[in-house]
Amino acid sequence: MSQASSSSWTSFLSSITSFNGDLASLTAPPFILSPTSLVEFSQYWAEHPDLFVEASLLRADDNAGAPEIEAMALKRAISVTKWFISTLRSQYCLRNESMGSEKKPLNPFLGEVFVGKWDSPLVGETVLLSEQVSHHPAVTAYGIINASHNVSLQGYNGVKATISKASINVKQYGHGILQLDDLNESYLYTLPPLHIEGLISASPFVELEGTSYIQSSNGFIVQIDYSGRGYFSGKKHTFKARIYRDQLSSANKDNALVTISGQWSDKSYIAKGSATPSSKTDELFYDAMAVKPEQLQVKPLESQHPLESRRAWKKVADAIKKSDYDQIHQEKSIIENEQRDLRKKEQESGAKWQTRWFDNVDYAAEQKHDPFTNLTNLANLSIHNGPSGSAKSSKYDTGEAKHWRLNLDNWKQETEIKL
Ligand code: CLR
Repeated sequence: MSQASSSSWTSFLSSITSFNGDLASLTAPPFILSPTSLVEFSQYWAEHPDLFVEASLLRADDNAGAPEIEAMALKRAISVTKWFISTLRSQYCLRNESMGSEKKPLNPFLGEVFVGKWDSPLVGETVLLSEQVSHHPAVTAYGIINASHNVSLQGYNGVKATISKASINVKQYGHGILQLDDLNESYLYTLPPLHIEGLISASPFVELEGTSYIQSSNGFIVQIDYSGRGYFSGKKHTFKARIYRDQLSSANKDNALVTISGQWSDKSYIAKGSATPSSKTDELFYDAMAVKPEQLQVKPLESQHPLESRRAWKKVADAIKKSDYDQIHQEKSIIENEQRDLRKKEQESGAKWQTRWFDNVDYAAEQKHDPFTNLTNLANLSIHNGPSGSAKSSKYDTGEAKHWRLNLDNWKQETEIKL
């Protein structure tokens, strides 16, 4: 690092000690800025379209007996776990690979969208819709649809950060739901907490921690525990996933039907039962280095709508790539002022900004049962707006219960934004 960069990093580090929890308010030195908006991160949920639809293909024969039906259901839970693990490398390691360290992404503006598709010869078209549904706090919602297999995913996420010692600690808010319509089956997943390591040496990277869950509508629950360097394996990006028949039996590790462990950024192994699988004797579960992510297809900038992320941020992104601090600032201010004017006009006219493809549903008032209500019940998770994965009757199991839900009709009626 140059002397100038190193001194700006030092002042950045001292600025974060007086940090208020809003990551957008951090003024980071230009070399730590990424030219990519957070609204793009939704694409990482389906960069392996074959794994995304795999579980929907694991169906027992029509004349199968109970044991075979049960075995297939467990296979699907394992497959969904593999899909989930396969998303983590891009979600959390991509910037380190492509830019040398974790970076501060662009903070999406309200109404910013990002759309695209994967055309895989084997599994057909998978469509991505991502929309910034809230700016304060920042929330991104997404829908991912593969119509040829009747598989869809919807979810949303936001973060809250705190600073401790030499790291930034981040709690995620939100969840996702994978739906396999041919099987009438759905899976709820929660989002793990994380922290940023490597701040002192100006080479930040994400480490996952704590626990996340995958709950199936057929009862199976997967508990995934994360740790990093210096914890139980000594390696970074480590996880252990245990699959149980239901939430009740997950109280005792010995009840695990299957255990998977290893590095989510690298290799992991799988074994029956509750013993930790070994790389020497057990079957390889997933090798994140061996399977290249499939690139999402996005329209060229000229044919994008002004609300589409890459078009909207083009000038800021160019300035970041040139490390031109004044220009970054200038171009960002143009967008920020536009947004401020829009909010002012909305306030004057009393017309609130309308989200495009997602509705904010109040589940405390909602009578109708949908996958979210059913799955949180099965997993014993709170429906309230606590950190992702908060349990029922925990201290977070109170307050509002508003969650973003995909409105597919709105997408079908969409005329301005095209794939
Ligand atoms: C967004 C939702 C994705 C998973 C994900 C991956 C990396 C996270 C990001 C989320 C939120 C913003 C984040 C980022 C890593 C670093 C960045 C926490 C959760 C913060 C804003 C940058 C801090 C600045 C340092 C790099 C100095 O599905």
